[in-house]
Amino acid sequence: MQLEPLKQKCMQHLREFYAQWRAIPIDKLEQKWITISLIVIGLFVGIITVDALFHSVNPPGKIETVDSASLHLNEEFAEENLGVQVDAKGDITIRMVAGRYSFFPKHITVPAETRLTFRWVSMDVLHGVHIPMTNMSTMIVPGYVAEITTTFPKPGEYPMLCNEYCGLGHNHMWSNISVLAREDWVAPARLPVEGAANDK
Ligand SMILES: [Cu+2]
Repeated sequence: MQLEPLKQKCMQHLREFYAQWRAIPIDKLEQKWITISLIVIGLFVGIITVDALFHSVNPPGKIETVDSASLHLNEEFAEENLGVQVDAKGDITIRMVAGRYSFFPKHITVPAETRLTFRWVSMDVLHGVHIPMTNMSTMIVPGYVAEITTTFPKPGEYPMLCNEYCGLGHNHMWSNISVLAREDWVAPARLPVEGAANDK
């Protein structure tokens, strides 16, 4: 394929586009703001592209559905299966349900410096979850499982807040995470539940 003619054609199109753009009667101030807007959009697209290509920061690629109206009948998210669980391979999964106006369970204890998989579902409306001082934040859309894998680098008390307005009690919607040193943490004595995260 001849690249030179293609390059010339592209340059000619660009020149024509620029000439047409210049010929449009637009106020100088407006032109300035259009240019600034285009630069900002270009900057954001550039940041997203660099993050996606070099830092592997991508939107969730997995779509997993769940029936929000019958979570109590769902084997994975039934009340007795919520909280921290360790599977046969030693992987830790935390299952939580978000509902107006709390996360269930209200308090969990996890080890630091350990890979944790959080799985949230909503029992009613759209919620969000944000853990300040970490990069963990996601939406919990009714009908879908929101999954995040993360690690807490050091022990401490972390609040888990709802960051999507879900109703009048939204600002009271939070839970606590106690992160203990790895050697101090004791796995809860419960049988592991078969869920999507354990099937990997
Ligand atoms: Cu909320």
